[in-house]
Order: sequence, then C-alpha cells, then structure tokens
Amino acid sequence: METPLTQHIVAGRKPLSLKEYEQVGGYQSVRKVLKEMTPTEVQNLVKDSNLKGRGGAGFGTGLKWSFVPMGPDAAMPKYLVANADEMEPGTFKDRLLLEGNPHQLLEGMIVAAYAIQANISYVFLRWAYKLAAQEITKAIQEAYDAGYLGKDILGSGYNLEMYLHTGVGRYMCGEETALLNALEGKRAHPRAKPPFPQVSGLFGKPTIVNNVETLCNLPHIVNNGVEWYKGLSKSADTGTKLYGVSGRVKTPGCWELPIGVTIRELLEDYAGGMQDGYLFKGVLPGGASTDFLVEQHLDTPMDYASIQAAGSRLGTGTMIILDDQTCPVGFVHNLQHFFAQESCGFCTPCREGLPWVERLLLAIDQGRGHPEDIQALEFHTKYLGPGNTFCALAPGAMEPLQSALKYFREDFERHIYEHHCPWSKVWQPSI
Ligand code: L3W
Repeated sequence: METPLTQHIVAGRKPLSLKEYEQVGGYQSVRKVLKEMTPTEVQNLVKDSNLKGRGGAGFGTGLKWSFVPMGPDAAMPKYLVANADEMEPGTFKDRLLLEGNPHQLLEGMIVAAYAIQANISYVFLRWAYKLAAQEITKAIQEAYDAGYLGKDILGSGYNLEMYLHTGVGRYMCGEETALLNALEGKRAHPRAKPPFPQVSGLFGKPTIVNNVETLCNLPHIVNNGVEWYKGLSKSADTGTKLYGVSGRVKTPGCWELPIGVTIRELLEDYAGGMQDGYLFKGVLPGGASTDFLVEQHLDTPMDYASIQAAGSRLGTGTMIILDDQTCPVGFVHNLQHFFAQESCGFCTPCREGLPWVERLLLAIDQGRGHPEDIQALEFHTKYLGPGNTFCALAPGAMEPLQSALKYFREDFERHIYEHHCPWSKVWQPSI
C-alpha cells in the first residue's frame, strides 16, 4: 500500500470498509508476519526501521518492545494497548486516523501484539471521540468476522482478542501508567517507573502501550521494508509524520509528510501562511506541552533532534501558531488553566503549583500583577520541572511558560507596568 505522502487529511471522510481496505492491500502485513516471520524477526524489523513513538516522547518502538519478556517461561498473559486518549491541546492527528481508517490501526495492533506475543489487546479511546468509537467498534467486529481477530488467526495458531475501552475524559490517561490504572478500573494516577509497563503493566503483566499513529506505521514497514521506510524521510529520523497546524493561518489542517519538513514549509506551503492582517509571533511545535519557538527557528526541520536543538520538543508534531494580535500572557494562562484542571492531584508540586501559576498569570493578564510575580513564575518553572514531580504533566505544562517568559518577557512586563493587558482596550485598575 502506497503511503500517501503530502496528503491533506480531512476530517469527516467516510472510512474504508473492510472490503475496500483489503482491496488496497489491507491486512497483507498480518498475513506476512503470521506466515513468514517469527515474533523476534518482527521486533528486529521495527527496531531497524528506527520508528519512534509518535505520542509525544519519541521513544524507540522496537526498543520498547524488546523489554517484554519473551520465550516459553515469560509471564502471561501479555497485553497490547493502543493509546488513543488524544487530549493534548492543539492535537487532532490520531482522531483523523481513528475516524478515517480504523482498520489500519487494527492491522498495526495485530502486528504489534504478535511481535510481543500478546493475546489480549485494548484500544483506550478518548471519551469525546464518539465517531471514532463507532468506527472502531464496527471495524473490530468486521475483523473478527473475517478471521483477523479471535482464535487461530488465518490458521496460524495465533490468538488475539481486542476490546474498545473508552475513558472518561481525563488528560492524565495519556500517560501510560495512569492509562493502565484507568483500564483496571482504578483512579487514573500515574505509577512509579521502573518497573516499566513492558515488564509489569496491566494487572501486573507485561504490557506495551503504543500511540495510534505509531501503530499505523507498522503495516507499511512490514509490507515495504526498512530501506523504503527510511527513504521516506528528509532527516535522520525515519518515515513520515502527521503534522498539524492550527492558529490564525489561512488553511489550518493535518498533512502526512516526510519527517524533517521545516516549520516554515508547514506554515507557508501547507497552512497557506498567516491570515491577512496577522503576523507570526511564535509556535508551539508539538502540542501545548512544548516550548515556544520563534522567527529565528522557522527553518528548523520538524524532527526529534532538530527541534530539541532549537530548544523545544517535536511532541505530537501538531503546531499551534501564536500571532501578534493574541496576548501571549492570556494564551499561556489559558494553557495553564487546562493543565491545572487536568492535574490528577497525586503529587503535591503539581496539585498545588499549577493552580498557583494559573492565578499569577490571571492576575498579570488582568493588570493586577507585580514585578515579583515574574520571579515567582520563573521559580515555578524550575520547581515544577523535570525530576520534581511524579510524571511529565507539570514539567510539560512549564515548557510553554518558561519559553514565553524568555521570548515574550517584555509583554509580561508591559501588563505589570501599564496595569492592563496591552491587547485589551479596557483599562483595568491595579488592586
Ligand atoms: C523501558 C526505559 N522503557 C522510557 C518508555 C516508557 C514509555 C515511553 C516514553 O511521556 C511525553 C509527555 C507527553 N526502559 C524507558 C522506557 N521508556 N524509558 O518510553 O517514556 P518517557 O518517560 O520518555 O515519556 P512519558 O513520561 O511517558 C512524555 C506525552 O509524552 N505523553 C503521552 C501522551 C500520549 C498520548 C497518546 O498517545 N494518545 O496521549 C504523556 O505524558 O507529551 O511530554 O512508553 O515506558 N528506561
């Protein structure tokens, strides 16, 4: 199956039925791995492909699988979970895959489950993705009816059950261990790592949690091979990526492109540039929990190492553009409101720190801030940073804040010294 490079992915498109999917080569990779490859060969293929996790962290997929105990003495059962709990603000790429081609996800899940010899799999789906829930339910039934799921798949002797589990709308469940707790029916608190889920995950058994987009890469790698996959990219990272652009651009959207296209190419060639009357001010390259980049970074390739070298993270690869007519303080306050609300409350720095950050930002935005509030915010970016909290939620939340304080500091200071938001016409007295 050809990978549709430069395809503009449109929401609301009728997904392929099983028959249509098979006509364009669907489920060929399942036939291939079950009939021609050992689980270890599939693991090695994916390791060689250098596929990295597309959910935000970019961890090597084959490497992650290789931690799962294999062989006749391995703990059983083992589980595979598709992380479809897409709630990162500004991120909508997995939704398009789920609604647009659910069988591609199922095919990738069967390949992944076979590679780790899991016999039970789950799609953990964001509660609000109602259409995706319908399409995945239908696709799972079609796959069972066609013999791609269930007992003795395609006469291979391999068994795999698949279940759809919908969350209740908590951002926290995107973190894999919180997701596993939710799947067990517990509160979605994160767990301490190690042990990593690959060794002790769902119900204490070996579990792989992979993002939807990651899993959707697998059929194409199996069918076309590692060299083909590497050749798709424009950078040291391999394959393609779903890139999204939102904000005041002419044509916001999502495109599958070679990994390594630049921010400028995405903004100007695909998103059509800024809307008339608006200027580019900054960009969150990979969802809300990444650092702002600015004008000087526009020619940075959107790959893991290049975005990191520029001072941010590729994250989900779905960019949010900040324009010159949107108040950066209000923008960051809005994000911190989200993160504070979504903190699970399990660890004190995150539970207490995020609401305090939100209050400080609101005060500054409303013209009630004091010069020392900027130092307090800077303190929090360190105090809630990596290593000081139980999981990545608060450190992720601090990324747009710390970079806003770096690149848009004058805007924060103007709010304080002018006692009102320069983007608002209303003067607000200091109280
Ligand atoms: C074995 C080690 N495995 C890491 C595995 C780990 C996990 C993956 C990434 O999330 C960003 C955050 C959000 N031995 C390992 C190891 N692993 N070291 O690799 O782990 P890590 O710790 O680098 O990242 P993280 O804390 O899981 C960091 C985003 O990921 N995030 C994910 C959301 C995903 C969805 C989705 O897919 N729908 O919502 C959640 O926090 O952006 O910045 O599998 O086990 N030494």
